[in-house]
Amino acid sequence: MNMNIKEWAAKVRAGEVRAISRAITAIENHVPEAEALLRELFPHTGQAYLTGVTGAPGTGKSTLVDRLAAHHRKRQERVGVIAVDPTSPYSGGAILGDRIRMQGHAGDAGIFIRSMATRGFLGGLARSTAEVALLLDAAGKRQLLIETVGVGQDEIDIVRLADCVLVVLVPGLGDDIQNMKAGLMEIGDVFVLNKADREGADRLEEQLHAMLSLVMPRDGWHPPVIRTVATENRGIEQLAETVEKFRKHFEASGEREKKHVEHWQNRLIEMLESRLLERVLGGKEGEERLRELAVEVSARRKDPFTAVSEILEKK
Ligand SMILES: Nc1nc2c(ncn2[C@@H]2O[C@H](COP(=O)(O)OP(=O)(O)O)[C@@H](O)[C@H]2O)c(=O)[nH]1
Ligand SMILES: [Mg+2]
Repeated sequence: MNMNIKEWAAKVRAGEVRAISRAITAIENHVPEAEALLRELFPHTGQAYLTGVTGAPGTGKSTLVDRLAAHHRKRQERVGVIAVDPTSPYSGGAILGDRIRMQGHAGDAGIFIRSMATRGFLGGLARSTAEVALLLDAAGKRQLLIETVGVGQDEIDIVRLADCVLVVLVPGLGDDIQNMKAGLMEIGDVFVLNKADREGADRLEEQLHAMLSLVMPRDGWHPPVIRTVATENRGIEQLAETVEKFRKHFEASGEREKKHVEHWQNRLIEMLESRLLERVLGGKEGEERLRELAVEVSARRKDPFTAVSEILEKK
């Protein structure tokens, strides 16, 4: 099928599932058409609200996303879910599970779910995720939920894309707060104390508040702690309201514009890095060349500075 870019973009904007799926595949494979398509779509983006959900495996992120998505659907809002956690098939979640099936059969464009797990050679996961978010934004999804496992830098880069970052914690993981990466603490706009039905919820909440009191509030926002029991749909309403409050806070305070400029400054740097890397190392040859040089450097036959110069000079 040889669709031109304009036609393809129109189909994406109309929410056609097949056109969107094809576009995501193109983005993941970094094919040139993806960029052309996103250029065409970009003027139609900027309407979606991105909520990033991160936390250790098993804390209930998928269940929470599932419930939040249902909450938005009840309000007739179109939802996009991007699961960057490869262990999140959304098969157990009854609601989204049904939606996926509905999507296949009835072409329900109200919700779109996609897992992304490809970790490319050039670490393009954050870039791909950001581009898929733009795509779903152009496709009219007003609420975008991005789930990641909050461990590595890659994941932190991804959630930083979000307008609002939810950090999910659960009681009973021992001294997990102490083990929590400082970076994660800093990026959280709202802390979700999930599995609040379990023992130790009060203590965890106390610990969290104590720790949060040491974090400088950003632009007058003190990250709140919201208790939820995702499996029983408890606290979901309040969580959604808190996200909405956060959104309004930034819109009202005029910080939104500043945040967006900062966001795009980071994005432009990331895109530059990614494009430059692709230019000098792109393709199979580049990958092999890098590997060869790494062997040389590791064996002390060549210094890394010379190796980098050689790559840049394409020797
Ligand atoms: N007791 C309890 N279990 C929960 C709660 N939320 C999720 N779970 C369960 O925790 C497990 C992991 O949930 P999942 O959403 O897959 O976690 P994820 O790895 O963070 O995405 C599943 O068995 C859920 O049913 C909760 O609030 N209370
Ligand atoms: Mg999950």
